[in-house]
Formats: sequence, structure tokens, C-alpha cells
Amino acid sequence: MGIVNVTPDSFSDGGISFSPNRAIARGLELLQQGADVLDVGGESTRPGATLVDADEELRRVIPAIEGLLAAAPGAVISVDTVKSDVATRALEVGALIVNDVSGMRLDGAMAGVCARARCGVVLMHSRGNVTEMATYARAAYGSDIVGEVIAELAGSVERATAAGIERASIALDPGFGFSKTSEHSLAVLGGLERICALGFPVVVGLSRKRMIGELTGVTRAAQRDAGSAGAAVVALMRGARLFRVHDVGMHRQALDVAWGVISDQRNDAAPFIRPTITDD
Ligand code: HH2
Repeated sequence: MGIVNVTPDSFSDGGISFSPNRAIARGLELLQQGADVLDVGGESTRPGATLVDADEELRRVIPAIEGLLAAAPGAVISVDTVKSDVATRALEVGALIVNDVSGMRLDGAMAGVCARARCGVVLMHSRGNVTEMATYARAAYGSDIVGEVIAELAGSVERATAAGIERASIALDPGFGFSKTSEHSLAVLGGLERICALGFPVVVGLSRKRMIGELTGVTRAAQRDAGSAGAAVVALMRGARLFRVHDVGMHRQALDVAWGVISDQRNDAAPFIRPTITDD
């Protein structure tokens, strides 16, 4: 999933796609790099970011989604929003997935909107409202953080299925960096297999997050792509299958190689090598 942040204030790329034309150009570039999904968002969850109302969020994301689908009609678009009004309109103009970082906790109408649209949903783990979810205000866990994340994700699955969303339409995301210190995020990555064992496809958003900065010492978020790809490969090995990333080209290459190695070691796998490449 390539990230298209139509925001002035996202933590690593705020401003770079903050106009419909720039967002469309960015999205097309990410498709070219091998993105299977474009995740279009209009509100940053970075601590200190400005909250936006639904009208402003709609002004940001709808022209970008419409323009992307006009330029790339087959593109699979997810909308990164916690607001049912934004999800409704995004689905009307052609988005196929709703990526809700609140796991449908914050807007009681969200689950019904997604059920009626029969869209895909990403239910991410977080705590608190949009302004606090990426802080440590609610980052208190006992000895089994993975168990707590699983229990809270189960609440999101319950909200979704009670409204009529089919289990086959749901993917789960443990929410790296959301109400989690870097130690917490590392513990969740360490226990990712338990989350994958719930039976839903698992999405990870590790790209450029603080944990990558704290492991590498790279202070500028936009320079953390190589470290992010390393973490993504670990997540793949532990069962994650969707990767929300800024640098699609680098992740595609790292994950294609890792997937090729994994596939090669499974007896039932088809050969993964692309024999047409001859220039090296
Ligand atoms: N992280 C961010 C936003 N949306 N969605 C999912 N499913 N998983 C994530 O980990 C996730 C997400 C935060 O990253 P970004 O969009 O780059 O920054 P910002 O919130 O500042 O716009």
C-alpha cells in the first residue's frame, strides 16, 4: 500500500502531496513503483497536527481519489479516515477499502457505512482520539501487550461484524507507534505471529516510524526507508501480508526478494525467479 498523504503536516512527508495534482502525481508514481493499493489520507495523526473537520478532509481527499481513478482506472484506492462521512463519499467516487486507524471506535456510523458498501476494511489498533492516539498518553500495558492488542482488535472485529461486515472483508493492523512506545512496537512485532493466527490478513505500517529512527539513530523520518524495509521483511516472515509504506520501490524490491526466498523453500511453491532479466 503506497501512502498518499494529502496533508500539510504528516510526520515524514507533510506537504509533498498537498494539492490534488501533486497527490495524483505521487499516487501514479507509487503505482509505477509497484504499489497494489494507494492509501489516500487527509488528516494527520502526528502529535501536534491540526484536527480537520469532515468538510476540509473531503476537500483534500475526494479530488485526489477522483483524479487518480481518472488517470489509472483500475487502481485500488483505500481511504485513510476515521470519519463515516468521508468514507461514504470516498466509496461513492470509487475507493474500495476503508482504512480506519481507530478500528471503528470513534464514529458509530462507520461500520454501517462499510457494511452497506461491502468494501474492504482495515481495522487498526489504537487508543484514544485522533489527537492522542499517536502519543503515549494511553500507552500503559501489562505483561502481555500482544494479548491486549488482540483483545482490543477483537472489539473492532465485533463492531464490524455486528454491523454486517463480512469477516472476509476485514484486515487487521496492530498500529505500530499508536499508543505504543518503540519498546511496545518491538514487542508487538515480536509477537506478530499471534495476531496473524487470528486468521485475518495483517497490515503493518512500520514505514519511517519512530521505532525505525530509534533503532537506527536516523533522526529525519524521510531518511528511514532502508530501515523500514528491514522491518517490513521481518513482518513478512512473521506472517504480515500488506505493507503500508512511503517508498514503494524500495519495499517492493526487499519484499519481492524475501517472498521469493520464502516461496523457494516451500515444496508446493511455483518458481519465483524471473528468467527474462539478462543484463547482469
Ligand atoms: N499509520 C499512519 C496513518 N495511517 N494506517 C494503518 N492501517 N496503519 C498505520 O500504521 C498507519 C495508518 C501514520 O503515518 P502517516 O500517514 O505517514 O503519517 P500522518 O499520520 O502524520 O499523516
